[in-house]
Amino acid sequence: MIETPSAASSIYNQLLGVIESIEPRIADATRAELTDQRASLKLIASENYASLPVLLTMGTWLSDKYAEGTIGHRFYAGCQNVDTVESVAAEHARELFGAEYAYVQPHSGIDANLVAYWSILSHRIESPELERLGAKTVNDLAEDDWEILRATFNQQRVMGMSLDAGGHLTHGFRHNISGKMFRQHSYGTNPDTGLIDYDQLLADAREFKPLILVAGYSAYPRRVNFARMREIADAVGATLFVDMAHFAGLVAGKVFTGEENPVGYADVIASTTHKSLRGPRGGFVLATGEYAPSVDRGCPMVLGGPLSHIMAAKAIAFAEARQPSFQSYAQAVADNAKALADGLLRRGVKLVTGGTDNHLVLIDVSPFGLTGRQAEPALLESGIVTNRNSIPRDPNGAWYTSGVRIGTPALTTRGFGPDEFDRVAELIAGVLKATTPVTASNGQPGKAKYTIADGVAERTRAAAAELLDANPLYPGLDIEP
Ligand code: DSN
Repeated sequence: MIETPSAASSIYNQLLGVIESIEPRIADATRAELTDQRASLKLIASENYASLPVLLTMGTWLSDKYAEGTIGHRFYAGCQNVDTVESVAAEHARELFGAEYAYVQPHSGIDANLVAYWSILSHRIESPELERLGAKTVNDLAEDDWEILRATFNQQRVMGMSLDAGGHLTHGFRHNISGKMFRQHSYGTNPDTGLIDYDQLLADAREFKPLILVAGYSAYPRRVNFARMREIADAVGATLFVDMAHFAGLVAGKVFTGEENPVGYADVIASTTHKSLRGPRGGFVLATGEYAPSVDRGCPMVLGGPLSHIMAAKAIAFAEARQPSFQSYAQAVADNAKALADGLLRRGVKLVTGGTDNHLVLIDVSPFGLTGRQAEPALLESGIVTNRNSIPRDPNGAWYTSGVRIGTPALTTRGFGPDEFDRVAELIAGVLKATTPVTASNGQPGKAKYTIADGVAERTRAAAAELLDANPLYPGLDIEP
């Protein structure tokens, strides 16, 4: 459980009083969000609860400074304090992950991925092209040569995990910029095991010949072997880019070690700070020394001015993650996910890949005759917050879906252990079994409407409240109405 500094109640009540005097609706929404987060079983795999020191660090005047550029090399005067903040955050990130280089400016995970892609394009394509054309920078290029360079960028190929197999939008999905700026080919999972098939991936990569091989996921409930990914990248001359946004906390907490730790195998790694890593909302990039200079061009290449107050909070979160208690937390996240998966399986719930060995579980709700679009709100009505998600080869597509994704990082922060997660599994299974689709006007089972058997949602909410009361969020933080 994360500690509450003793002054927190007074600080937050004074702050809310000031906000109230300017715009009461914002004060009300802020109070209500705490009430809601305290009152529900938060199982969204990508969410967590940051510590109060992390939250407080975001609210300072560091926000008011512009500082485009890099440490010691800014486009604005007077950036000495931002330089300190960024240096300290980057130092903690390097130490925490054992990385050669850390860039802590990205504002989000998607920004971090864009910095990664453009730094790879810059290193692999732009630099050799400029050399070939006898130019130092793109400013030296004649318009025709610049056109050639632009066209060369557009012909590059990326290979990442498909969205339905658990990959992220930014791994080449056609409605994301990554699917438009690159020629892309997705890899999926083995239809029998649900696992990444590395031999098949190698064969596909040999055929497609990507410049960039993306490893990482948002909804794959298993670990990745990054040594295998490195071999595949090397076999086809690709740069290995790992998106560890979801599992950065398990890397930081030394649950993923050896071949399951991307550091040392990947050329470039991007991540968020707010998921399993439990920091402020934001992103960062790790890189080998070879890629560091091009990653450092993230601002102004891709990013606007760095958010200095958020970089400060990242430093606090990285420092927190370097404490031994974070390793216990990360191990508990994985142990709890296993308890949750076992509890669901024991109660007859079908899971993609038959279980988990990371922080998330993907339920296939189709055996209940439900879509994710029905299961998600039925669970929400019952006090259980999840998100619907595609499953591999999902017949219901990305909107209705056939899955519900659940993760353990947030409730583990609240202090839940395996027993509590077994009870959570019982509650989820109970709601899914009590939910039935409402027949659509065409006589077919509907994809959106549902009913829950009488009393189940109320009883589940009461049972959830018992678990939540025993594991309070920010204990000691008393917010006045
Ligand atoms: N929104 C994040 C997630 O839920 O996985 C990724 O963008």
